[in-house]
Amino acid sequence: MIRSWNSRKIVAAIALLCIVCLSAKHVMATEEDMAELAVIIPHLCAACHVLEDPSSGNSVLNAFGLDFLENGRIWDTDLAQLDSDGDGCLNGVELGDSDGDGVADGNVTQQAGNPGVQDGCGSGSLVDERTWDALKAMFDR
Ligand SMILES: [Ca+2]
Ligand SMILES: [Ca+2]
Repeated sequence: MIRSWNSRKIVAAIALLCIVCLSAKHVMATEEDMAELAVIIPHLCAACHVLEDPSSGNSVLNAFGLDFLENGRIWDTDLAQLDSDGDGCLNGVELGDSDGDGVADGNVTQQAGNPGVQDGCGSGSLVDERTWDALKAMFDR
């Protein structure tokens, strides 16, 4: 009987530890995800989530968040070249890191637009943006 009681305590302790670890991983993953982006102001969580202040019970991803997830939670050139929200502005341009190298473009300190919301970026067509990316890449070498 005593042995059975101790076994139940051990099982309960392991279950509690798993819950704590999973919760901690969720928070750490979010911080790691945000660290992937060179510029996070002003949209912060809303760059990837529908809500500005998502919680574990309500953390629905927007179009960019879904693409970021599908890309393995990695910010790179491929993701920078997508227009996740379909507003005519590439993700990289909206986030202020047009080539997706993890470094903000020039003197950029704020996101030009939200990559998950159709808000545009006012910098012209996609062809112009890609040309700008090619020019910028020449000077980054
Ligand atoms: Ca866009
Ligand atoms: Ca947008």
